[in-house]
Order: sequence, then structure tokens, then C-alpha cells
Amino acid sequence: MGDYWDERWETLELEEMEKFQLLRLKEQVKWAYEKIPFYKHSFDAKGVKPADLESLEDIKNFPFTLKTDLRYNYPFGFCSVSMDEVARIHVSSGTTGKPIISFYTKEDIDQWTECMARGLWAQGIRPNDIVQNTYSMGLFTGGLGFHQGSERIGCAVIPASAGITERQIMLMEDFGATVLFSTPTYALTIAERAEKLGKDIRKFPLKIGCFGAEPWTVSMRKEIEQRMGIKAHEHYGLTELMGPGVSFSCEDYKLHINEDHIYPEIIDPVTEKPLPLGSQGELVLTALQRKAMPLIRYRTRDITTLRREECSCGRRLIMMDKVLGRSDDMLIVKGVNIFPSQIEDIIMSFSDMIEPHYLIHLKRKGYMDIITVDCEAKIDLFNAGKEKIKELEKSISNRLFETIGIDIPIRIVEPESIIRSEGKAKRVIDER
Ligand code: DLL
Repeated sequence: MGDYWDERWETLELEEMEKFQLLRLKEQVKWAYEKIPFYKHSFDAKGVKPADLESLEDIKNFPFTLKTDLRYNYPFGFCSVSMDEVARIHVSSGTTGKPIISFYTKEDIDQWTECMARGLWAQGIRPNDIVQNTYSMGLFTGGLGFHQGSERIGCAVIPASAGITERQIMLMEDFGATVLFSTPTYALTIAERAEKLGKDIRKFPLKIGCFGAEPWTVSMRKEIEQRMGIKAHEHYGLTELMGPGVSFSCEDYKLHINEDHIYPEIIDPVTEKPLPLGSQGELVLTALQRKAMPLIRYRTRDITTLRREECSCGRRLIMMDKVLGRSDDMLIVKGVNIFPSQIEDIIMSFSDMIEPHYLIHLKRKGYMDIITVDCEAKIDLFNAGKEKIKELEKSISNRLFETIGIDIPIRIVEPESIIRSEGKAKRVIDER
């Protein structure tokens, strides 16, 4: 197996990959059209038939699938097999309206497991590893997705699930966990609690972290690596397209998409027109091998860029940039588009004085948008007094102005006053 879990697929020549993708796309559009009334209606309304798909380019003529389409067809509208064949149902973590459902046959779970194992293997995880899985174990796809993948590799898995941070640290220390699965923000929560308990995680056997489920910047990755003494890897995915396992970072931190399972496109989120490789836009995904829930051109709302470049890891799988954020998380303040991750990037450059925890507040005064960002002082800064704090608030704010172009006042708050996350962090309070 060497460096690859599945060398054939991970290093397949582009021409071969595209042949395979076309074959699978043809099957999937046909399956979706025949089995799911939503697709019959939406294809008919757009005047396309499965037989019209003759080349990969032709997928661009097919209609998109939106999150709202999944909601309107809740609960069984997107399930294409009978319940006898359904082996599992996952539900997304969304907080408004009906949840998003994902159906799996036994084979779907097997393929998902393979996608996970492939990514974990690329990140250096091997059968002798002891992995602590703090992704929530239940309806959320993170818990079971990572569980299955690491079990398939043959690791010793601790299915800790989320929360009870002191117990996490105890388990990590007592069992000598070598790998941690968590959201990036929960990793920071664990690191901070360990420091409070007088334990140095850098001296634990922990060597790899597999993080995902929320946007995080390269500076945040470096902060985690430094505080935990590990290599911080990444996984990207979404419930609708099976869960984690859509893409994974390789040894060179490049995110490779499992494109033999998922066909990616980038579109302009406003005009909905396809964009060429190298352009930033919304990621649109089509499942290539799923049986229980085919999804055609699903609009993820995630903003990224696709790249087909040579990678030092040797994989030929297409690459995507780190997700900048979701188009629906984009803040429009005083007419300027901002992603929380852009603010994070700047805050993190002051990490010698402030903690990597922040909260963005938005209010409206008359017609004016008011934005402020709370950042948490490190204890030394807090003890250094008001003058020093004011000075730093000004410096961060100036840096934000230089980069983003609007005035963003910073409020430095007391240590430990920003709520800590055990899963996906809430970064924005929008009261407009
Ligand atoms: O978060 C699946 C997952 C679990 C991925 C564990 C990675 C690790 P959902 O709850 O359906 O599924 O949320 C999916 O989370 O559309 C992105 O907006 C965001 N997201 C997931 N991974 C990343 C990442 C899981 N690495 C939504 N970077 C997606 C940025 C991410 N955003």
C-alpha cells in the first residue's frame, strides 16, 4: 500500500479519470431521473434528458439541486431505494427549518468508509495508531465517518464523541492517543484546558490531528500545530454528499477531492455560470457512485477554487483551496463583502497577545451597519493594563482597515470570556 491507500484511483491519469467520471455521470443522471420525482420534474422543466449527457461538459446543461429542494422533499423525497435497502440515515446539524437528510445503502457506507480511509492514510495514519475521535457520535456524519475510516485502516479507535473536555485529556494521556479527530475550534478548547491543568500536550504521544467541519485559516492551523505539537490535517465534506470524505489534505496540506466519487464544478454564485479552473466561486458537487441518494449538481454554498496542478504527494486527484466560507455566511457590511475567515487571519497574526477565540457582532443604527469584533486577551496582556490593551485594539483595527477597507473596531475582552466550542464554533452574532 505504501504512500497510498488506493494507488490506482489516487494517481489515475486524467484521461482515464474523465472516462470513468463520464460513465458514472451517465448512470447517475439516469438513476436520479427514473427514481426521484424531483429530478424528473426539474430535468423536464429544463428540457434535458439523461441521454443528452454525452460528454462531461454536458453536465452544465442539467439543473442544480439546492438545499431548499432537499428541505421541500423531506423526509423521503431524495431516497431512491426502498427502506429494505437503506442501511443508515444521517441528519445535518442545521438549526433552522427541516433538517437535511442523507440516506445510505450498505455499499454507500462502504464507499464512504473507503473515502475516509484514503484521506486518513494520506495523512500518515496507520494500523498501529491510537485515535481519539471527538466528533459528535450520532446523527452528525463526523463521528461515524471518521470512526469507520480509522477502523478500516485497523487503528485502535476511542469513540470519545464531543464534550467533557477534561475526560478527553485524561483518555488522551492514559491511552497515549497518537491521533485526534475534532473540529479545529474544539482542538483549541482541548489545548487550552490541558494548559490550565498543567499538562503539556506537546509531550503526549499525539502526532496528527484531523480537523474539519468548519472554516479555519492557515494561521489557525499553525497555532494548533504549535500548541499541540502535531501536524494539523484537514477534511472537508457535507452531510448531503455522504459527510466528511469529499476531500482531504495530503502531506503537503493540499486538499484533494475524491473525484472518482464526487464530480466537482465551480460556478459564479450570482450568475450561476460555470467558472474555469483557478477561479474562485461556489463549489457544486455531483455524487458519482451513490445508490440511495443520488445528488446532481448540488450547490454547496461553499466558496473555494479548483486547481488541477501537479502535487508533490503524487496524487492526481483534483485540488480545492481551503474553503473561505459559505456564501450564506458572507457578511455584507457597509457594502463590503467579508468572510469571518478574513478577519480570523488578521486576528491570528496577533496571537502572541490574544487568544485564538473571537466573536463578530453586527448591529444596525439607522441605515448604518455597525461591526465590532471581540478578541480575548492573553493573561499577560490583560495584566499589562488598559493603556496596552487600547494600543493593541488600535493596531488590530488598523490592520483590518488596511486589508478589508472598512473600520472594524476591536474590543479586547477578559481571558476566558468568549464561549468555547465543542463542535462547530459560532463566530457571528448578527442583530441587524
Ligand atoms: O461538517 C461533515 C464533516 C465532518 C466534514 C467532519 C469534515 C469533518 P455538515 O454538518 O453537513 O457536515 O456541514 C457541512 O460544513 O458545507 C462547509 O460549509 C462546512 N465544512 C465542512 N468541512 C469544512 C472544512 C460536516 N474543512 C458544511 N473547511 C460544509 C471549511 C467546512 N468548511
